[in-house]
Amino acid sequence: SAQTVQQWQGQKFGMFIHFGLYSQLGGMWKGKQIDNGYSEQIMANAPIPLDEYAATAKTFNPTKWDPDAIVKLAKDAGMKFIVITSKHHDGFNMFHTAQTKYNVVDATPYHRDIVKELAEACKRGGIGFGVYYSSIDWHEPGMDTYIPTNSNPLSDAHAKFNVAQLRELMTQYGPIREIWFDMGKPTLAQSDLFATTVHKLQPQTMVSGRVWNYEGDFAVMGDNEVPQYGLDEPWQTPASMFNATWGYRSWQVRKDVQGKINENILKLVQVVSRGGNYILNIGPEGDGSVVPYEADVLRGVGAWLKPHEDA
Ligand code: JFZ
Repeated sequence: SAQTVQQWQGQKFGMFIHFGLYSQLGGMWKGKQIDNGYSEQIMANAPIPLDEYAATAKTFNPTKWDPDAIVKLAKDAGMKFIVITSKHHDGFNMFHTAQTKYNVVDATPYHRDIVKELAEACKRGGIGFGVYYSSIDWHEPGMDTYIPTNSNPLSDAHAKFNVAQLRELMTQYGPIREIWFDMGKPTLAQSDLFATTVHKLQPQTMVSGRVWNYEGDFAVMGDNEVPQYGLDEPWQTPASMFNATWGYRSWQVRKDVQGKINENILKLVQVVSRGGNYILNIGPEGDGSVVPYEADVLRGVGAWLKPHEDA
């Protein structure tokens, strides 16, 4: 509805969080830096045999994960919502899904629902909450192939699995501002099914364009892409702090905080002045802690924004 779109567009700046089993690996595998792609996709890039990758769940115990502190950091940055990876291409679920035991509650010593804890913290903090959901799934049998870019068309079983998970996300985690699909190659009927499933349960949820087949409510620019002009339809630019990765990378070079602050202020102003949404990513470490450099960048953007906020 127009009201929904207006509300969504009113929250112009948000936080993206890429957090999962890959965060523990930090872009390293067997002592080697895996630098041929995003670190959240290390399973496909190293590559890591599925059973060895799945075994890393046994040591995933993010005791430093502090959702209230993350919400405060987002608010200090001037952000109005947070979107977290509920399931990335690796197929590991950061929420307590009943569709598979391959999830943070059943398969790790942490035993708590990361997505739920953050949703509740966002509610307490009065900011919006959304989820990233990948149908590309390198764990479930018969789902997408191993290679991130060659995702197969979805089988009916795959689509059914997705719908069951979408129903869980849309009914057990409170109000969802947006669902950030990252689909393989759904058919038009499947894209329509996913979008309809979401809207039937929460009509106000904005569905991202990466549900494909023009079934989305907002367009998603390429990573870090700032269009040269405004668009007629609602749109969003996803931005990582480092072009090379969204997930935590232990050996990532992090320098020139002020330069990174300035770069993001400029992109934020360009996007917002053209009517878009800007969602800036953090990649927490495997223990759940926020990388100090990334926190400093967000606080620097917030310090600039605050005086301008009512502008
Ligand atoms: C996807 C993921 O593959 C990636 O790991 C990360 O989560 C990112 C935010 O989203 O990467 C994409 C997907 C689509 C485009 C670019 C990067 N695109 O359409 O330009």
